[in-house]
Amino acid sequence: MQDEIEVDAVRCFDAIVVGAGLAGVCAVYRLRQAGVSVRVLEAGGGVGGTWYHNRYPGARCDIESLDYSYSFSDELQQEWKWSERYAGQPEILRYINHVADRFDLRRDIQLNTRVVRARFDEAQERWMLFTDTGEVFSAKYAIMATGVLSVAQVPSMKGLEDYRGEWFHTGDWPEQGVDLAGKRVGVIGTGSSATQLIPIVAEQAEHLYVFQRTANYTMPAQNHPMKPEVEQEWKKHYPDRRKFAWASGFGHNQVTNHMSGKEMSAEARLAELENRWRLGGLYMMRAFKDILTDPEVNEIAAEFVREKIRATVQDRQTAEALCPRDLYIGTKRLCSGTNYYETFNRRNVTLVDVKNRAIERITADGILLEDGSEYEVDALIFATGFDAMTGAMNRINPIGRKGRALREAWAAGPQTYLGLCVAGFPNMFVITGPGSPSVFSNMVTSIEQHIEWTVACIEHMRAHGLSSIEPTVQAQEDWTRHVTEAAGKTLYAQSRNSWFHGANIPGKPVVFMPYVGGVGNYYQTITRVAQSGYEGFRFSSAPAVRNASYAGET
Ligand code: NA7
Repeated sequence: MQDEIEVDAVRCFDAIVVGAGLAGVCAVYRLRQAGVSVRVLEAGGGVGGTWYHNRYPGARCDIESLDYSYSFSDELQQEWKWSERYAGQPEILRYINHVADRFDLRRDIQLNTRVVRARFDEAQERWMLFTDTGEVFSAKYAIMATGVLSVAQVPSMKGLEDYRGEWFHTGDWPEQGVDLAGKRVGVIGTGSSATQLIPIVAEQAEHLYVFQRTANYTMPAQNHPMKPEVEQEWKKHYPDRRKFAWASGFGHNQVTNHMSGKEMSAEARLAELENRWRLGGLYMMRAFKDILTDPEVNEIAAEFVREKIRATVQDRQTAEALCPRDLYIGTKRLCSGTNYYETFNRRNVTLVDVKNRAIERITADGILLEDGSEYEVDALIFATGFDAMTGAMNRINPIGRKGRALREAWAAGPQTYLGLCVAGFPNMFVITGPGSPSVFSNMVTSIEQHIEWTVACIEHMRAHGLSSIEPTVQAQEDWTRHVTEAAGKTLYAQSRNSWFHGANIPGKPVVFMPYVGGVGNYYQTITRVAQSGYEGFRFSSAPAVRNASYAGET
């Protein structure tokens, strides 16, 4: 069945998917399987989304490769060979391209096409999508696979236009790369992107200045080439591994210690923390079941990391400046890097604290701080993050029922039902949207769960002759309250200065956006909702069905 409408120059599909990152590529595979006609519209010049744009040196996933991959095809997961424990950006991009080719997905993907506007046509019950190429698309379903960290945020800084050097944002890195050899380089930011990039740039640059406003906690990734025995074990048990991930707290196979930090002796706690340090990366956040709920337990882990920093960084003052303070570990996304703290022992690296002496302006030659000190740099790298979770959606600003814009609906913070759908915006599915586990999980797991749910919903609608679906306002309010309450039980509620809250974007409502109730629990919830006949949603019947029933009634 194909939903066609007769409008000149409008291209009609059952579904339009916006974005060809990991979510968009998964969507086209699944939708095609379900016999849904689909076109994916992608702004970039290639597939890959995050992994297409974040090409900065050192860019790497902080979830293990064997977990951070699609489960939808057993042949694919058996065939593909990851070269490292944590895959770097080039390898992940190759993987996504491989998937696009292997399943012949490219014929439904249109690149270099940015969706700039979208409007729900109430009479037709279809979405109209408008692109920067001047094309207009009409679709029954709008699947927004627009990414959660896809709108790079360059902070507005006085004088940037006067700067004579080159500047870049990590999230929009030039495809041809950047030659930083022998240059004086400034990096603004010390989040995940910066901590991956800094050790690599330090090896290339003549001198590197790191402008740090908030010290964050960086774990050693403990990356290494893939061990054949690990790969074999995973491949032997892949279905079980995936099942475990889908039912787990964070959508992956990392082992959690289910004991409270307080139940353990000081020796046992220390051994656990050492174990987590050796395991590397995000494993630290699973050290104790209450690491993100009990401030004292959190502080034990935080102080353990500070001690590691002090033991690594030779200059005392630099070490202390790198030690995070007044920040619960994990409440700003934990960083995972290689040789991050060691890099500050290099003679060509200087840490510049811009918390107490803020950046005053960019000058023609570099960066001027409030206290009058100036740092001359030939290249400036903004590792300053993203307008996370809502940025890409708000840019398109879909217009729903009664002409209401999404930005207006989300003016006080994003509201969704299940992190998937928005009241007043029928037939629009937000993949890994606010109110779902999203950035709090292995994104590939969350993407697959959302795509599976969305495609099953479309199949349900087709089978029952339904034309539109949208959540009730009540269900949306209840869910949004539940999302806030779940966060309220954790230390996130007390650490509001992060992109999880939107606090990095001036004027953005400070609201905790992801759902921290756990991937497994969440998946059970959305499955139960679907099985119950989509409790909390309202459907309308297809016109033909409506007409038939009206005819029957008269
Ligand atoms: P993040 O985690 O948002 O980090 C941005 C960094 O940039 C952070 O250290 C900020 O300091 C800093 N920043 C932002 N604006 C400024 C200004 N105006 N002056 C000085 N410093 C500034 O972005 P990433 O790209 O590293 O990581 C995003 C996610 O991608 C990551 O969490 C993973 O999930 C993958 P602040 O902390 O605001 O003081």
